[in-house]
Amino acid sequence: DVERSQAKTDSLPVEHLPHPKNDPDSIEQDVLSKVSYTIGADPKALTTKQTYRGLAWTVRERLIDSFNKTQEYWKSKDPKFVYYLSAEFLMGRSLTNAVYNLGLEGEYGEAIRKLGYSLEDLQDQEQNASLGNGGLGRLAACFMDSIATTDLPGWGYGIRYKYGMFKQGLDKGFQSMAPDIWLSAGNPWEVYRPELAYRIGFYGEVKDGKWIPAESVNAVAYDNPIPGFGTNNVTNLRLFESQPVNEFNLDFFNEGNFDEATQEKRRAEDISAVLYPNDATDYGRELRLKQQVFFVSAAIQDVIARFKEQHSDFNELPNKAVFTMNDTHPTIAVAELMRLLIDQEGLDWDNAWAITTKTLAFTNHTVMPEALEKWPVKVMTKLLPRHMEIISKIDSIWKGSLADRVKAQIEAEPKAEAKAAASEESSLVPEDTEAGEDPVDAALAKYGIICENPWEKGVKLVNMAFMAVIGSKSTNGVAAIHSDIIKHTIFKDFYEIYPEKFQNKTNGVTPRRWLAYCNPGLRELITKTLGSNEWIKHLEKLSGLKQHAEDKELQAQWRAVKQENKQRLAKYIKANVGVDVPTNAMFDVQIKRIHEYKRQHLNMFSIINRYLEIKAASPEERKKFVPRVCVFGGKAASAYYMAKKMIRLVTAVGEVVNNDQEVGDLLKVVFLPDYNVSLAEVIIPAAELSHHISTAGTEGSGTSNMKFQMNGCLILGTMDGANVEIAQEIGKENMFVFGVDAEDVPRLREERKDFKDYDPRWVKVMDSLLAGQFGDAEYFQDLVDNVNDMTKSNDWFLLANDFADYLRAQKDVDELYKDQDEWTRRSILYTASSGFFSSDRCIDDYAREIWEVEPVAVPSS
Ligand code: RUG
Repeated sequence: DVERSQAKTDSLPVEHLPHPKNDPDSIEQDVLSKVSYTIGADPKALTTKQTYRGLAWTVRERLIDSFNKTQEYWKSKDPKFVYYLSAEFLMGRSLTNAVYNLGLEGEYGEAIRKLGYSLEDLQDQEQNASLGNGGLGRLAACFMDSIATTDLPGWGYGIRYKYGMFKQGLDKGFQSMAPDIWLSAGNPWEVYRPELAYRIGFYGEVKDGKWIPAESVNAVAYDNPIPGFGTNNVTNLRLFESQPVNEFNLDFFNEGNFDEATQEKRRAEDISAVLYPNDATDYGRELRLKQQVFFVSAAIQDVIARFKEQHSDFNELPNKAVFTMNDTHPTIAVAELMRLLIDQEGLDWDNAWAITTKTLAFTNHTVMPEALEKWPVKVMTKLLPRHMEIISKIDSIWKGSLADRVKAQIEAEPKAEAKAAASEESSLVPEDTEAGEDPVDAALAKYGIICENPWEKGVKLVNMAFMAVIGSKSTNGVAAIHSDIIKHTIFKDFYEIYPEKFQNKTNGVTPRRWLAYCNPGLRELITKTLGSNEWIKHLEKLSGLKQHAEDKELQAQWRAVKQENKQRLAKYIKANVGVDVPTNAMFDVQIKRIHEYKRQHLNMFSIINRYLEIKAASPEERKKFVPRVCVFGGKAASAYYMAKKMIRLVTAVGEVVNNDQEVGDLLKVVFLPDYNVSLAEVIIPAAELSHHISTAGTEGSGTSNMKFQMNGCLILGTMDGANVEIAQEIGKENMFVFGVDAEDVPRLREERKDFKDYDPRWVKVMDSLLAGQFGDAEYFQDLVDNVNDMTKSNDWFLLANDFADYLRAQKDVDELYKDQDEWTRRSILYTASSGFFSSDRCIDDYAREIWEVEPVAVPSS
């Protein structure tokens, strides 16, 4: 489909094309020209939005200039590329990031001032690109920034969803949802490439080894230039839009049947319409799988097309390309790469398999079973019959080798001991093998790619994560503890068979967006203290702050920056939810997706306890309380009943507490709706305490913990995910650690007590909810049951177990806050110890230890 014919440009002065000039006057001229000729507005009567749009187009031009040079240079060098396949890229806004990464903040600042604005005024006009849910998508966005900054030849590939993550509102304290129409004002940050369209097939049948799809769409490319910081490199995030092969059926239309005339178009457009369609219906489920194969196939076809421009031997592919499958969503890549190599490029199975397993890499982000996708064989066979054939063959080869290994192991051990050995770590026989069950069958049932649905007899599923492990050269987790857990739980047998495939790559975040740009006050202070801004690209240099952590003058300036950021957030809170919050109180924050395992309700229960204690105290005793402003933000998945209740819990408690005269400024509780990247950029710099309190062993890594740390916000957390490594960096004694250890969780789940046997404060909090102290007791009944009633969920996430220790840690927080010098010393220490959590370090680890891709920096011309 790709058009590759060429115009006659040999005699044209292409080399002398004018490049944009970057002095403030030229930029100003450029903005006015864009406003007039691209936006079509009157430059003498500009609105703020028009000014933003005109300005953004000038930045776009500068990005494209460097983008073209980068791609041309890379093509001439023909290095190995990494391709980051991800269903989510949570990019947020682009303007500030692009201006700063291009190193043009001074020039742009001046040009914008002349127009009567500041960069901050204009950036607020931009919509957030919310093409992701949370941590996973934001990680992908941070990685793009670091890939560009560290000069790696690397592109991202994903879907250009027409509607991003839903917009969240509050309706009488309950979550409300509206579509995120983020493209309504156009998008200057992308370049449409209608000439780059790949055909993607669905349904149909396989005849004589050839797949004849019954339905097809075109995947059409949009390029999003991604500038690195302190480099000339600008790389690419290529997102695909689904378009119909036949736009309009004139025959149907002429018959008066308008619906059918546009049916193909609508079905095609559904594919790139929304992020994670609701999978409660068959159509929704199928649509998700369609999305996955859609962008994965388009990406691989695109890479193969470019590969073929310069190479003819496919054995070279692993030396020129590596695809990272970001979680299970892109794992159909295993079957798709095999299909393209065999059916389209004519390779035999063994050769195709050798290439595939050297070209793919897999990152796992969670142990939550609901996120480890398993597709019904029936759905897969109907939608992707050829892929299903390939998957079946991979599965039978894998099962064959697994059976041989289990048999060999059993033979090596005395038969009677086989069952006993099953509980030992080194056995391939599943631990839960029942007496009398054939151990080979047990292993195949547990670790087969195609397996039986445990909840629905006779229904077979394809375990995508297992296929990814088998079909790729490496599997990694995203924090040390998480990588360790997956080796011994969900991927136990795979680890035993292929230990060399398993790695850890602790996540990181970009210090540009998450410190330098969102916290300008701190950026300037750090640069002044260290005597240079090199830390922005070499974050480990922040360790130079350690020697100043006790300097009283620095501490005072550090506090002044925090105070300014708190005032900015207080203003935002007032403007958005109408609550006045005292800025001398501790700003205490929990912002992340709402989920039972993340335990926002545990935080809320401790807030209720605090409220009850303040109420019970005498006026004299009340003076001893450290005032707190508790800020929550996060979205609940549309079908997640309990998460929605958790949001209502925050707002209901807020309604009571915030209006209680007796409590006054001692406690405020606010829920900020529509948590997204730009809101995080306001909240994080203002936070003094942040909660990362998942049940140990449940959070893959967490990345907001790293952002808070960078901004000198103290952490109250469990020994889970990356908290463990953060504690190592800052010293565990400097973090507020509480809760059970991951290794004790399975036992504690078995040993649950009646809730009344836990801490008496827990019982009081539950009673207050059930007595209706915070409104509708009936509404909160099942939230309470969920963490107390042994016949229901059995407090799976162990809130009752951790409650008393959490309150102990909260008390430590209060005590420390009274000593502002020590608090500030720690705050400086947090920032100083955050170098390891830069996504530049993380990307460098991936590049060296998994991808085997080397930097190629574009020289200055
Ligand atoms: O829940 C995990 C986070 O712990 C992690 O920090 C982040 C990035 O690695 O990925 C999150 N995640 C996992 N988001 N979605 C999934 C499963 O689809």
